[in-house]
Amino acid sequence: SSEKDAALSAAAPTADDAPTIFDKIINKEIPSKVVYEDAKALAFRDISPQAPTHIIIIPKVKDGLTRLAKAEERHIQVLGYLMYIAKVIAKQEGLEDGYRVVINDGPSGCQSVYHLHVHLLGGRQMNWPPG
Ligand code: D5M
Repeated sequence: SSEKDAALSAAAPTADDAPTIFDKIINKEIPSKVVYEDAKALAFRDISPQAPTHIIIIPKVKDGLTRLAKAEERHIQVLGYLMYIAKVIAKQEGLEDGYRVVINDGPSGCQSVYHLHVHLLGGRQMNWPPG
């Protein structure tokens, strides 16, 4: 029925909310090297590290936050939380001399996974400007 169709399309994820590989990591369907986990966030080592320490920090619940450009007021708390967790992990990793925190947004920002994430990079001298 058209009622059923409407209910189904309401339940179906939009293109923006389509699952990514990070959902599989959250659900432990594929392995990852987890360095931090709590109820709200998960952090794991990047599969293609760009520095001796390269960690990806993600919210467990995406809530439409495919990319920073999609941020709404309701995301302010989780965005701040990810920054705080970046600092916690940096300390855990012994990055006492400093580190870099990066969010790539969209095609020009070189984003490849559309589940908002923070990169934590350290363990070497970072350069500016970045590539
Ligand atoms: O960064 C996406 C990052 O996610 C990129 O640096 C590789 C990393 N990545 C992709 N797949 C995996 C798995 N399976 N494990 C660990 N790390 C992964 P972006 O900012 O979107 O370019």
